[in-house]
Amino acid sequence: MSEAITQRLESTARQIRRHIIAMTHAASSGHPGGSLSAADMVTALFFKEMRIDPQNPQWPDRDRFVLGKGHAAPVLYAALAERGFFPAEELKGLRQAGHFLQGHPDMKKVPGVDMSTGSLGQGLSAAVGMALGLRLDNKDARVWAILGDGELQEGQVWEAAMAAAHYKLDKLAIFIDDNGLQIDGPVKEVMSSYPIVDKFQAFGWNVIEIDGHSMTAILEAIETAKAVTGRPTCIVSHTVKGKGVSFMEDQVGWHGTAPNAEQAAIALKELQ
Ligand SMILES: Cc1ncc(C[n+]2csc(CCOP(=O)(O)OP(=O)(O)O)c2C)c(N)n1
Repeated sequence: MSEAITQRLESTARQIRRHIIAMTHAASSGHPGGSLSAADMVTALFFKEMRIDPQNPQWPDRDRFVLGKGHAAPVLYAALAERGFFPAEELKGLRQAGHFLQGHPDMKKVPGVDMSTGSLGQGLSAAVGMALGLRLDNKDARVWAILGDGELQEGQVWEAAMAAAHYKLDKLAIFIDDNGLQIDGPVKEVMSSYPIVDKFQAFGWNVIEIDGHSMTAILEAIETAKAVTGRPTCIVSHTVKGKGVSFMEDQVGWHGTAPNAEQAAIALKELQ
């Protein structure tokens, strides 16, 4: 991948992170930690990889995206706004009563959202259904999803993982945002979902392990996933919750807490 493309994406990821801070601050609520950890993966997908059309969000041939960890809606909203699905000005409406950008993504209200999520564990099932449906319709569109490592505690994920391998869904690839933390503690302590690599391999998936904040590694993993036939791919991304904001990094307290004015100002400065 050319240096220029990687740098452009890194700069977009910073802009997405700034939006996450600004919008959760404006709402005085929301989930900055798990949004910041997913920003680089979301950027690579929405600004380099996925075939999507902001002018035609329902385009039948589009690639699909499912945010399994729907509480990280701010990262998805920021990407959709930057990509032109709706004006960035709307991000200020996050979580306001009646606004289309609620705390979890709503596919009926937000242009560009392919699946309503927030109840952890259901996203992969939806992604599997989409991949099967696209195959039936003879479309060559791909399905991408991002799941949390805490989300893997939901049993439904493993039923979907089994189905995806059984049906040889090679147009389906998922990222695991392996930031090690969940709502109120380390995933390892609450209920370990590890070893993630071994588990997906045992379920018949192609598995790749990367640094989820290296744009180069993310782009390479995407290319590898696309070249694999006969199996879905799981990209286990090692990430840092709160990535990019010094006082939020690896701090469980920033799972679902919004920055106040002073904290937001510091964060935005760090993200210049
Ligand atoms: C079925 C279900 N149970 C509980 C919750 C409450 N909840 C919201 S976020 C979260 C932790 C998620 O952890 P992880 O998937 O690792 O997300 P991340 O750390 O990346 O934000 C929980 C338990 C939920 N949204 N859905």
